[in-house]
Amino acid sequence: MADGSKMGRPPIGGEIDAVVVGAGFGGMYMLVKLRALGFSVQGFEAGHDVGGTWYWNRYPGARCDVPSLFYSYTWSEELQKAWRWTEKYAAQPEILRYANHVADRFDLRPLIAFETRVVAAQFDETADRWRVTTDRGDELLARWLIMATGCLSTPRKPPISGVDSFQGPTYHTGAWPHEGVDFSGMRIGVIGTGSSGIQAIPQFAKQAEHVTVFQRTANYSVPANNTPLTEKDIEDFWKMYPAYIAMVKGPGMGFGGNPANALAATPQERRQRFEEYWGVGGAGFLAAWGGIITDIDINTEAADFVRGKIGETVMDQKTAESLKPNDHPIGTKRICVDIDYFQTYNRPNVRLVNLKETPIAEVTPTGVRTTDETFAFDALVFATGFDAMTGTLLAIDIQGAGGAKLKDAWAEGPKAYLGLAVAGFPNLFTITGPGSPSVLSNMINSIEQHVEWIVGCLDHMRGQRLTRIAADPDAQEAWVAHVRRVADKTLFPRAASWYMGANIPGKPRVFMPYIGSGYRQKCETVAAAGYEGFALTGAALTRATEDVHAP
Ligand code: N01
Repeated sequence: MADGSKMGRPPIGGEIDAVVVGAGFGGMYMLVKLRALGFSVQGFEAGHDVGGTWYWNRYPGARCDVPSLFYSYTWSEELQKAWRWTEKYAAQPEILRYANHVADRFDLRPLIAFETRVVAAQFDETADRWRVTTDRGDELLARWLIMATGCLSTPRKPPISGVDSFQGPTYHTGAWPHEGVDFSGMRIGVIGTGSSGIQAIPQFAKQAEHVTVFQRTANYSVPANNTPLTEKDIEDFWKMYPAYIAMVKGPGMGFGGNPANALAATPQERRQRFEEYWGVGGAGFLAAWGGIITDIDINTEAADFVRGKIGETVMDQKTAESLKPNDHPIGTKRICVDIDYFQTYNRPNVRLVNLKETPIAEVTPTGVRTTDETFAFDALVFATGFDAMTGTLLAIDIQGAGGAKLKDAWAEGPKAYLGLAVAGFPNLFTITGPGSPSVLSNMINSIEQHVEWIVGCLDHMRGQRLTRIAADPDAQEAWVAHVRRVADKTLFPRAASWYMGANIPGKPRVFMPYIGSGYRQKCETVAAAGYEGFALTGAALTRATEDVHAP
C-alpha cells in the first residue's frame, strides 16, 4: 500500500476545473469520473491516506452493517470481480484494504493532497469560481466545488462537566489511533452505546481487565450472524447480480421496505417471520414486515420481539431490563448490528451503568462520577458519535453568492435541493448531502448515483459553455418541505436521534435524510428537463490549463 503522505509539499495554487473535498468512497469515485472526462481536478483529504470513514473508524470490532458483496462499487465489473471479500460483513481493515486497492488500481493518489484540510471556500461571482483555501496554505480557483466529506466525519465528545479533565488516555471510536490500543490489564470506562459502542464493547471486554459501560439510551441491536464467505455465496451473488443492479439503478432507489402486509398476518405468523429475519441477522430485520417504520403497532411488536431476545440472552435480569430499549420505536435510531453484544454482559468483567437512573455528574481526573458512585479507570473511551451530516460542512467557512455563509443559510437546519446543491451556493455540490437518502440507504449505491448525476451535470455545463449552476430557492423550499412531509409520515421524528440533529445540544431538530422512494427517478427527471429547479448561466468556459497538482 502506497503512503499518500505529502508532508513538506509546496502550496497548490492556480485555476482548475474542480476541487473534490474528501477521499473516501465518494471522493475517490468522483476523481475517477472527472479525470476520465478530462476535467482538471484536485482532491484534498484530511487523513494521510484514502478511505474516509474506514480510515478513521479503526476501533476494535468496527465492521460494516451492509453485507460486503453489496458494499462495493458497481461502476467497474472488472473491479468487482477482482476483489474477493472474505466475510459476510467485512471488518474495517478489509474495507480499508479495498479502498486502497481502488486507489492503487486507478492511480488516484497523484490527484489528492493528503493531510490537508479545506478551511474556507468563497464564491467569486464575477468569475463563477470558488476560491478554496486549506490549512496548508493552498489557494485554488475552481469552477466546481464538490464536497465528498461524508455524513459521519466529525466525531464529537459530549459536553459533560470535566470531559477533558481525565488524566489517563482517552479515545474516541471515530478517531481511533492507527497503531491500535492495548487495554490488557486495564479498567476502562466506555461512554455511549450506539453502533460504534455496541461493536467495540465485546472486543474491549475480551482484552481489558474490566469494562464499565455508561449507557444513556438503550439501543436495539440485531445479531450480525457473520460468516466467512464461501465460493457458493460468491457464485450466488453473481447469479443475482443483474437483478441487483436493476434494483439499485431502478427508479425506486431510496428507503425500501417489505410489502409483506403485517396486518393481514396472524400474531404467530408475524412472530415466525421476526424469528426468520432474526436468524438471518443484520439490519434487514426491519424489512421483516412492511410498515415497521410507519405503523406503531407493528413497530411495537418488532420492538417487543427484540426486547424478548435481550431478556433471554442477558442472565442478570436487572441488567437485561436496563438494556431493553423503551423510549423510541425500533429503527428510528439507526438499528445496530452486533456480534455478541448482549452476551458480553454475562461476563464477570463487564458492568452496565444505566445513566437514566444515575446520570454522569462529571468526568474526573481519575474516572467518572455519577450521581450515585465514583469510578476509577485507567482509560476512557468515548463512543459518543458525530456531528452528523452537517458538522463537517459547517466546519468549513463556506461563503456563497453575496458573501452569504452556509452556517447562516442552515441556521434552522440544513436546506438543500435534492440533497445535491444549496440555493445561494452556486457550483457547489454535496455528495450524499442532507435531503438525499444517504445514511438510510446503502451509502455506496447513493454515492455512485450522486457522483454520476453531478458528473453528468458538469459535462452538460461544459458542453453548453455554461459556467454557473444555482439551485432555485423555491425549488429547494419545495424539496425541503417534501423531505419533511415524508419523514412526518413515519415514526422517525419520535426519536431523539442524530438523524434529527438531536445528539448535538442546540442543533436544529430537523430530520435530515430523505426517506421517500423514487429518489433516483426524481433526480433523473430534473436532469432530463434541463436541470429543472436550477438556473444555468454563463458565457464562455475557459478550460484551466495550468497543472496545479502538487509534485
Ligand atoms: O454514535 P451514536 P455511533 N452522556 O450517535 C451516547 C454509523 N456507524 O458512533 O442515544 C452519555 O449512534 C449516546 O446516547 P443517546 C451508524 O450510522 C455504522 O455509535 O444520545 N452518553 C449514544 O449511545 C451509526 O448510527 C457502523 O442517549 C452519551 C452514543 O453516545 C453512526 O455511525 C458502525 C452522551 C452515540 O451513539 C453513529 O454511531 C459504527 C452523554 N452526554 C457507526 N452523548 C456500522 O456500519 C452521547 N452519548 C456497523
